[in-house]
Amino acid sequence: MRISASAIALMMAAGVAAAQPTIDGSISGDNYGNARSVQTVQTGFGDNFSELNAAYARIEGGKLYLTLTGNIEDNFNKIELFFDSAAGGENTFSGTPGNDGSGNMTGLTFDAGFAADYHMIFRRGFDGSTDRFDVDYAVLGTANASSYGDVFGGGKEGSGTTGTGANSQPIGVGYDNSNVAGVLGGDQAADQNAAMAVETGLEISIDLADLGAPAGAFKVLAFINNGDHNYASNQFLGGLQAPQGNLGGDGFGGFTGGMNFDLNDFAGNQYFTVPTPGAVALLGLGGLVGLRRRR
Ligand SMILES: [Ca+2]
Ligand SMILES: [Ca+2]
Ligand SMILES: [Ca+2]
Repeated sequence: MRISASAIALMMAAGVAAAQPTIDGSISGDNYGNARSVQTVQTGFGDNFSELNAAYARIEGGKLYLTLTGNIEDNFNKIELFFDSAAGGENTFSGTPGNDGSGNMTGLTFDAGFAADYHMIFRRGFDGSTDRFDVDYAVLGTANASSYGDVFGGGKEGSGTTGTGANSQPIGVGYDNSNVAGVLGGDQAADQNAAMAVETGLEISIDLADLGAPAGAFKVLAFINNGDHNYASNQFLGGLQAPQGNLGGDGFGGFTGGMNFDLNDFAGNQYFTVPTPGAVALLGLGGLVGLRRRR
């Protein structure tokens, strides 16, 4: 059988026409494809309370769609999200702008080859009068940061959008806390099949312009931290090597009031890569060319 030019055109058109993900805290129906990173260690921050099972990403219509499956406890623990998506950046966290108390991480050193440009923070809980889910966005090394409180309008779960500020376009945010599977509690190797089976957690959409308009592949680091940005869990994507307990503030599970460990001291890359749509398209075309050659 020969694949006709029109059939290829149809397949390409179908690819282009793929609907954008729905920002609802679930990868279901969103065509994210394979995980970009899968958890390697059980969680030291509470099974089904704070765990990162896997990361999924798509770029569509000038936006990054990113989902971290798992849970974030409703006690204002943080999901820290760092992007190395522009020239320059910080291999050691400067603590500027220091929004939401993030200056406590001053001195945190990322793996070689990762220089963070943008930082986002996600947290949720009951503040004494309302349930809320908050989002921060910051351009590292500048005074530009914005904090968006209660983006779900009185809920710890749901979907909504931020306003604009340091970010030029609203950021879409969805959170679904229904995961009760995935990795277990502990410090041993994670069950990666269980981690990959989880479909719910934090889902965002962010305009590529607010990530420095990366023209090529870029890098992302996600991890779970405590409420004061000074006691890291063992839930990192890219993952840590098991067995591994919580890193705390000093990398050994100790509390120091700050956080200044060096991720080069931990095996593997504590980041994952998001390819550009161009790279994905080329991969697809390569597959088609291969198919034609074989026939
Ligand atoms: Ca979704
Ligand atoms: Ca779990
Ligand atoms: Ca490392």
